[in-house]
Amino acid sequence: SSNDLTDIRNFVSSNRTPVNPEYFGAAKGMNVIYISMESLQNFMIGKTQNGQEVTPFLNSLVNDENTFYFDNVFHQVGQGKTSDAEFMMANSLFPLPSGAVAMEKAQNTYQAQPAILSQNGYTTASFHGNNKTFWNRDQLYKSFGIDKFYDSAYYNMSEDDVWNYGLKDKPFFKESMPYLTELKQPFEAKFITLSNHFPFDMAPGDTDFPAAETNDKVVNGYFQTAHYMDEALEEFFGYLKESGLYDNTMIVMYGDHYGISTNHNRAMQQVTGEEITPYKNAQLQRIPLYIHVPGTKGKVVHEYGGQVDIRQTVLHLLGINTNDFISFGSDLLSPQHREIVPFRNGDVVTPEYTSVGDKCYANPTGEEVDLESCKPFKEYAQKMLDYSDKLVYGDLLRFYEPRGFQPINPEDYDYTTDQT
Ligand code: GP9
Ligand code: MN
Repeated sequence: SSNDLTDIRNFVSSNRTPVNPEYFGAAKGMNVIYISMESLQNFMIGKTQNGQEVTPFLNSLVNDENTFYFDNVFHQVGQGKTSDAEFMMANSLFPLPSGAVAMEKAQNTYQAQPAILSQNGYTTASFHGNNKTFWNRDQLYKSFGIDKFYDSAYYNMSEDDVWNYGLKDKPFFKESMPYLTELKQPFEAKFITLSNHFPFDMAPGDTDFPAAETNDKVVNGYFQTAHYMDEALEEFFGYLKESGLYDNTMIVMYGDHYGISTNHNRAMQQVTGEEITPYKNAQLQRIPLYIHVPGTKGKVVHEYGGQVDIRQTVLHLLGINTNDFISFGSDLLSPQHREIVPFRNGDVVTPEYTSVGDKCYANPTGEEVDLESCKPFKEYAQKMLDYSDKLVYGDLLRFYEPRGFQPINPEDYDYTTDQT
């Protein structure tokens, strides 16, 4: 109801964090590329196997002079996995407690980032080497106001180039370049990688990187598929440099969700050298986040945050004021960034404490402590999730008109293939 909307608006505006004047507008007018790094968890950054780095390219970006690398950012997805992460990038709302929001609520009214950017002069596009109907994206993207959707119909899906969930990452980036360079600038383009997907196996001959040496095939293969994705990312950066796009494009790369579930705790104990307790498992939900901004001095950022925070961070770097939009996230570069990270299942991580189920742990020892220590932020996190759920289930943005924002009409978008 509109009463609910008023409560939500009050909650969101009383929790607003100020922008950081040092970075606001640092990427003004630039293109934006998002890369969804399939299943990549942060523990893989810096990891080695037989003395070789698993992700040498991503490791090199940690200290790149124009890159912000965030080492305490967590995924917040539910059952919608990749699509839940996309939903957070676009809306700074939480996905749903059960089911995929892309399946359940694609027809809602949204005031999504592609629509916002499009009304700031941007062309918006998404690239994905699988069918456009996967995760109901062809519906969802219309509600987000995404102009162009390059799905498998635009790629050479030859047997050699396809494995597991779709087009392999290397041909995916390579074949995307002609489409990308044709987009009218400035653009926002999203790339959804697929090769590092469960069960993490590879076509024979696609890798000579050593597998991990546990008794668990899934964990062992993860090292190889992650290495392949890392190589593909490096190639993509090469293409961007060759095309000249690199110098006026902000690149946002994020792990979409965990790759290794708790079914593999025993092998993960071998990989991390520690028993995977519920506390440790929560810590393992970190995903890598990189934001590369040409001409801006980057740094390693240790703020605790989640995927819901990324939209605020990116829009502020682009110099776009977000006060009129309903966002649950808080700019990771804000001097007052809020370090409370709700997981979609209600667990919560802060710099000091970790709440898992009905237990409270102190960081970094994982020692169990009195519930009172977790209570204040656990309640706050629950409130955030509840308000977000109320908004999404009730489709409440249809009653809200951000100043200067033109409502999106999904019927204005058409992803039927005009190529081939
Ligand atoms: C397929 C890709 C994988 O389109 O998004 O989906 P996931 O299983 O990771 O959600
Ligand atoms: Mn995924």
